[in-house]
Amino acid sequence: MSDNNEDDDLDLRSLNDEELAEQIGDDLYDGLKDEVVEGVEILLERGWTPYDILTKALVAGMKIVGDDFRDGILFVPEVLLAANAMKAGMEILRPLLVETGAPKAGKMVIGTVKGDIHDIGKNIVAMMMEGAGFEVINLGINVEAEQFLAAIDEHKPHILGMSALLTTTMPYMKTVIEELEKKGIRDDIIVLVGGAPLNEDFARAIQADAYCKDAAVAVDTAKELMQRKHNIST
Ligand code: B1M
Repeated sequence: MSDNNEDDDLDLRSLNDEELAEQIGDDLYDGLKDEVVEGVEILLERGWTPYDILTKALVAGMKIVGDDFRDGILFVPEVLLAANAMKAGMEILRPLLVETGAPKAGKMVIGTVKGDIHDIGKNIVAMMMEGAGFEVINLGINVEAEQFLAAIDEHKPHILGMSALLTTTMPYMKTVIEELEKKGIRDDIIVLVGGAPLNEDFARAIQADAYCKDAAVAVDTAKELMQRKHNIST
């Protein structure tokens, strides 16, 4: 996006908050990891909340990357660089988002389903859930049904969260839910699903408990269902 030389020696501190948030989005687009990190640190110094930095600078920047990827303006290598810059920014925010005095609200196992390696959104959900007081076991990407089942067996979570970003991988969520049914444990666990190509109809069709359009909705839905199903409120 910003390919002129002026930006090379741009003093991020000379920008006002709004300009800086936008510049972080531009730097993320250009895969400039160090600049993204610096911008995030400056906004923190200026008193921005980690959540606002995440949503108004990083996620907003990633949205433009997504649109241009879709439209054939950006390609996989550039998107990978942008994703790395996004992750570097998220790493600074992670400890701040998860540090909370809240009592344990419940336990969640989460992963991106088999065949899918997109993990930015899933990691944001994991961070926000931790920040809301949930214990989160993050299984990573490309997670097979057997791995989900083994983790459920080991950790006995209240919630299973699954993420998919591809239309070709979202049906695998149904496979996982069928495996839970076969084991006779489907009704013991709350199943939340999310990812850009999903919607409520899909979640209903695969008999998940809820579709979560973003991380904030995931937290609210998890709390609501924990209250309804387990009578645990935080
Ligand atoms: Co990919 N990719 N990608 N990609 N990629 C998409 C998803 C795509 C929509 C781009 C496009 O064409 N417009 C498209 C999918 C098309 C489709 O299926 N209909 C696509 C494609 C085609 C591909 C490849 C096939 C490209 C190729 O190789 N030719 C390939 C597939 C690899 C694979 O998985 N097997 C591929 C690869 C990649 C990269 C590796 C380069 C990189 C991923 C890096 C990484 O994640 N570590 C990448 C990226 C970055 C994207 C886009 C640009 C951005 C995704 C993202 O991080 N968004 C994406 C475009 C888009 O989504 N518009 C695209 C930001 C993130 C904050 O949002 O993930 O939606 P999101 O998460 C949100 C909510 O969805 C929700 O909360 C999150 C936070 O608010 N949520 C949950 C997500 N998971 C949840 C789980 C929950 C609850 C809520 O559980 C309870």
